[in-house]
Amino acid sequence: MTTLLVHHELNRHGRDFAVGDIHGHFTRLRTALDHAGFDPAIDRLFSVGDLVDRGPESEQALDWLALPWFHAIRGNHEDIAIRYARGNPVDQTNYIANGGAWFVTLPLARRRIYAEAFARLPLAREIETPAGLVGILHADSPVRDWSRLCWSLRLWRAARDRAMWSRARLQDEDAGGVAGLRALVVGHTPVEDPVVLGNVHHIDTGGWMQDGRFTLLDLATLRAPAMR
Ligand SMILES: [Mn+2]
Repeated sequence: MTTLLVHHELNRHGRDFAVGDIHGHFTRLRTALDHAGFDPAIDRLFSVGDLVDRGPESEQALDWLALPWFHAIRGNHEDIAIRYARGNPVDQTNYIANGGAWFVTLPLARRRIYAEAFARLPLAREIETPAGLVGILHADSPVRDWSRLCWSLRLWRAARDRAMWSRARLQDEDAGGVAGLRALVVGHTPVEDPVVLGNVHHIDTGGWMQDGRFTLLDLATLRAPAMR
């Protein structure tokens, strides 16, 4: 069974960044990393998932997933791709409308290779920083206490769905936060500027959108260099 939560030790030599949904815009991401002075020899980049669909470079996802400094989790778009490749029911019209045409038209064997890579992605990561533990999920935390996350994800489909699909915390402006973490970082719902509710940082500033930008959140400072 796939590991649902991966732990990362403190980065003693470089910086750690988190980035929101990428959606097939790896060239733009590369530009943002260059602007931030990202050093692949010592720095690490944590992706909240949704590497694919919508943008023109979804097929590069496999190359990025192979990079030793790039650590992604599974977003709802990877979740759909896995389901589709396994022959589970997916509303194909809706999938294409949400940017999945590249995947639907891939040869079957290629589709399986992508789905296998996506299925190996954990649903959550946690990273040690000098100021405490930072968690990463795609959409939202299904638990109020991080120590319960693993069990919850393992036992409940609803918890996995909430982790990958929910917009409830932002919609409800729920500032309750998640105990057991210094900060939780999520993407999934586009925001004009990063939104912090309690200790939950919403960082999908639409780097994949026409008027958006990639936010690279420094996990040690919980700040992002301004890049407009
Ligand atoms: Mn998403």
